[in-house]
Amino acid sequence: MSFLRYARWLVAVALLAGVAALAVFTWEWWRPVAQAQQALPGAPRHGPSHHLPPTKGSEIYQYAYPAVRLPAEQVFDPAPPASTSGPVHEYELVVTEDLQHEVAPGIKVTAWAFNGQVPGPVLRAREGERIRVKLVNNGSLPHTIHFHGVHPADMDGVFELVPPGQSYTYEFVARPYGVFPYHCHSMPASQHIHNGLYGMMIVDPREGRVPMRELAMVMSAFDLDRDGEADFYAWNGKAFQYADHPIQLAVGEKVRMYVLNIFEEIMAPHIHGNMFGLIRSGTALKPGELTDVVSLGIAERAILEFQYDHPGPYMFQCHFSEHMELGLMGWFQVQERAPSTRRQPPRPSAPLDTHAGHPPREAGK
Ligand SMILES: [Cu+2]
Repeated sequence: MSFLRYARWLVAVALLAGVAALAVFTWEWWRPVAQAQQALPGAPRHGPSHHLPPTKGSEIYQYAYPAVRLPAEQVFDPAPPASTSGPVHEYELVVTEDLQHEVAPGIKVTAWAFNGQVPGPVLRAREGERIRVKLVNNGSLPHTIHFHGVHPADMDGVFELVPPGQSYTYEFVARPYGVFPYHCHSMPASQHIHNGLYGMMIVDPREGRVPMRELAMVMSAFDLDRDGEADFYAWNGKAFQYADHPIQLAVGEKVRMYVLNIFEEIMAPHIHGNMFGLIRSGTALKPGELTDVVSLGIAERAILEFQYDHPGPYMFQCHFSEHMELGLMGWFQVQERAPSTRRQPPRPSAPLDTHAGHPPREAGK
């Protein structure tokens, strides 16, 4: 081989290697940029959309009644226990890890639960009275209860892990008055909380609040395929349950709605056709603001006070569209009061209807 021919081969190989190196460099340079662009909100995603669950949930539920409805007896009663006064308010919360929780009709998730329900029961006391909660751990992992509010360190549910098969009693003076979350604080907390170990605690002012129809509403979400993205969002643990079975209200009926967000995303509770008086954290006697939507970060809560002036169906929802579309919506069905009673002022001594899901009794009956 002549020197000239040898040099030509050398140049050709060098050129090829250069082109290949440039191609590899370009690919490595642009790949992270393209990935970052795709991660931007609103950018098209490849593969199954993370906005839609791999279940029938989001496609069958729209604003009309769906073909498959949650049976009425499975609807979570939104009425909290009545406000009572007493020296000690005793509760027993039993933890299990095998609740087949029907998050939407026919769609079950294995939940961890206090007393076999998600969310757990509403705990209630008046400011200055004692709350005593016995945690019974019937699960296979250590659990705790962490209460928000003022209390001693050993009642905070962080250090005292309760082993399987054992129990622990928390006792403290309920203060200050307001709305609070309670939840398991075992690690990993993301698993223990979002598998279902959470609930609401209401501490009433010493003198109580003005009697109203009361609703306790916990906002949360469920990740069925454990991919880190929520598949269903819910008022009180079941997607769309109050769309299937609207909450019955009456025109002029005063409503106090306790709302808690226990999920790791901002929630924006919103009621339609109305405004509400807002008491942030429930730590005031009277609303400090009139609005129709409020943003609640994780573990934030509020009292919403309102009454409807017009009959009809009104949506109550999380204003984040994805949350609403995946279950965080429902209806208030507001009934006109009976004509014979419309002009009568309510009797001051008449007992107020506190049962959710039923139309209130007519005045004078
Ligand atoms: Cu736990």
